[in-house]
Amino acid sequence: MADTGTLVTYELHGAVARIGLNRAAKRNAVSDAVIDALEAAAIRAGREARAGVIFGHGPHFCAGLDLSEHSEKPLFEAVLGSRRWHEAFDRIERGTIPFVSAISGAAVGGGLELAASTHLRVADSTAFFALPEGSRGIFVGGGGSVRIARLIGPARMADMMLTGRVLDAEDMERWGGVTHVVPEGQALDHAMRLAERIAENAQFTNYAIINALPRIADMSSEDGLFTESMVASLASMTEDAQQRLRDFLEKRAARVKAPGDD
Ligand code: 1HE
Repeated sequence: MADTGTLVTYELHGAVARIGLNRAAKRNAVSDAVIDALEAAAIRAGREARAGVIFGHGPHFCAGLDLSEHSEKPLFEAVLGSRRWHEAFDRIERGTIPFVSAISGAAVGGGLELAASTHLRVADSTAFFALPEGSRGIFVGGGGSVRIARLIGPARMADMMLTGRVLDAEDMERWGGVTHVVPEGQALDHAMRLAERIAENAQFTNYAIINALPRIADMSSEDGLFTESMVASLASMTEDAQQRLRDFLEKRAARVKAPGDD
């Protein structure tokens, strides 16, 4: 099932929804219409799939905000525009299923903010990352000051914004902004394999991972530990968990293997 010829493509591959930014001629720059289409695709994926992948058609993941639209906006519309990005990216970050981003080429400005709203980031060796807002006279507006700062730290984010430095995939991995680096051309396939694996997890556990972990990170230790106990107890009471635990005890489930073991 594929919708093509649109700003955002959507395909369901088994339990995985594959969502593609589809404005390669504009390096997948994000206009207001792209935000609407991306949000709709994320909501649809939450209903139909167990995991999602977000990628960019063509050689670049995403060149960020569509600067041609932004330059025309009056102040209050710009505020509301930024709030729309927040709503749409929240659907991804705190929706019902985990998302993996597959990054090739540019993940710049709002493109990096989009990647930061997904739960796993896979970059191939062509990927590069920058926050050129300083040189454009604007500021991050798609949730980056929260999400990117949490991923790589506010000091490194400030460095990127102040100096305009461009990071390659390996440097970004060292900084914690991506967790999987693969050879050129393999980001999408690798992201799909990870999403297929994630889709096999218990649905409730995946939901708790994406919704409880970031909230617990915002809490005091005391509140976080209390919330953890509640979530853990709820998870273990699901029929899914009980079946999976029986499967393990009755030797029907895969064991954890050491790296390199087959
Ligand atoms: C665009 C955009 C865009 C490309 N808005 N039109 N983002 C940026 O500051 C990044 C700006 N883009 C670039 O630096 C480069 O385009 C790339 C490094 C991403 C790719 O370079 P390249 O040589 O492959 O492509 P290009 O020739 O620069 O661009 C191809 C076309 O895409 C060209 O249009 P054309 O009509 O001349 O063919 C570009 O104008 C167009 N294009 N990027 C509009 N971003 C919620 S707040 C978020 C704040 C931000 O995201 S700030 C960062 C904005």
